[in-house]
Amino acid sequence: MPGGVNSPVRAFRSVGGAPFFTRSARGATLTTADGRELIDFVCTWGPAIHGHNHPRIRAAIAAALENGTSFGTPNPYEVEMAELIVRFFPSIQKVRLCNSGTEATMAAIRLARGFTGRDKIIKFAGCYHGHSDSLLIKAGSGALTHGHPDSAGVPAVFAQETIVLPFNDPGALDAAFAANPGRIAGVILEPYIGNVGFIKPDAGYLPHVREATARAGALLIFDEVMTGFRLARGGVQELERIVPDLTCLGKVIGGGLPVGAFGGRAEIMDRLAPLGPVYQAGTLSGNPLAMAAGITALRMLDEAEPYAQLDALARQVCGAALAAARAKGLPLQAPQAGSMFSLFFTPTPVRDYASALTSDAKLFGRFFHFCLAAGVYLPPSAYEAWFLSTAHEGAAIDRACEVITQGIKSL
Ligand code: KE4
Repeated sequence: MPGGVNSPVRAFRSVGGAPFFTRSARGATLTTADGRELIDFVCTWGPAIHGHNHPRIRAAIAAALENGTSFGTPNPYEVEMAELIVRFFPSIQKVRLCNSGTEATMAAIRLARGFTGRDKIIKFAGCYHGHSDSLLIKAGSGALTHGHPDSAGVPAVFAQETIVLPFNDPGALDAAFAANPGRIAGVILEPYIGNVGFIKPDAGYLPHVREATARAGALLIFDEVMTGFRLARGGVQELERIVPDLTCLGKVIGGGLPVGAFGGRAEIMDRLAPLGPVYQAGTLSGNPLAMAAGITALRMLDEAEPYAQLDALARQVCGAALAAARAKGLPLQAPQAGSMFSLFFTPTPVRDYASALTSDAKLFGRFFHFCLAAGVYLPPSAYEAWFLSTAHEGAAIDRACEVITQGIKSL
């Protein structure tokens, strides 16, 4: 396996050292192949909002397994998943299920192009929307972690159709629309960014993006693969009361199994095959085991909203880190919303890709390894959001705060 991994960010390239191998996971902890227990702040990059290997999700998968693993036909599980998504995301009248966030965003921009008859897409520096050609341009996450935010193998003609703008810069967006009248099919963004580390929009920015896209006849695509059901059941669009034209989902909706989804107004979604001319497909889309896991994860969020609890846990971690940094006179930013947050070792408030890059990635690497050695696993990159789960409550969060405090003091 190239680099020993099946996804680059797992390789520890930016923090150094060699990654551990996980044998099992339960609640807030991973157990490594050599028997170490680690308190996990990656949560398999977001899905494990209820903690790893939750007994109810495990039981739902086992029950579905009795009926088989894949049918390749419509099935009741996918209907229930679609109904749950439509219920919690009023902007989604119709939804198409797929197998990853990459598929969801790739299809959403194809749909925006098919619906508007236009070719150009606007994205924002540092936002990561998966690895499809049109979106792997000035991308975040692993693409940024490895210091090449573009990718080899993306034809120049594809890149020309993607305009990359700075986030939190209304003027840059207006200028891009003015310079490309009638040519922009859609604007895709992480409404709260998780792939440059965690970055929130300035007040008024999201409403500006909404108005500018509506005025220009371009579709507004919220990539809520990370934030959907994690920051609120209805994602950032519920928190910020913005109605996008299309929404992409993933991670939490799969309950730990491979699921992606994209949806929006019926007039847009009905352009999708088999009804319309925009093609999109998937052998395992709506897979019954993945649906059973995701349905259970969403039902648990419906029975008891954990968001206040998750926000309090994240504030506890950020508070401990900021207090330790202040005591040491070490510049630190700790932006947070709900169970998403990150630590930037910089005096500069981080509000976009450029300011995120002022963060001391080398210092983060030393901090990462101090915490790992003490049994706390952080995202292996200075440019990723941290995640936590309801299972972090109690001993895990207290222990983690202790280690993080000591880790900052050790720098
Ligand atoms: P996947 O294709 O990895 O399921 O989803 C792509 C994607 C799309 N949109 C957003 C906002 C995302 O955060 C992601 C994937 N997130 C990364 C973590 N930063 C996945 C981790 C990895 O690449 O291994």
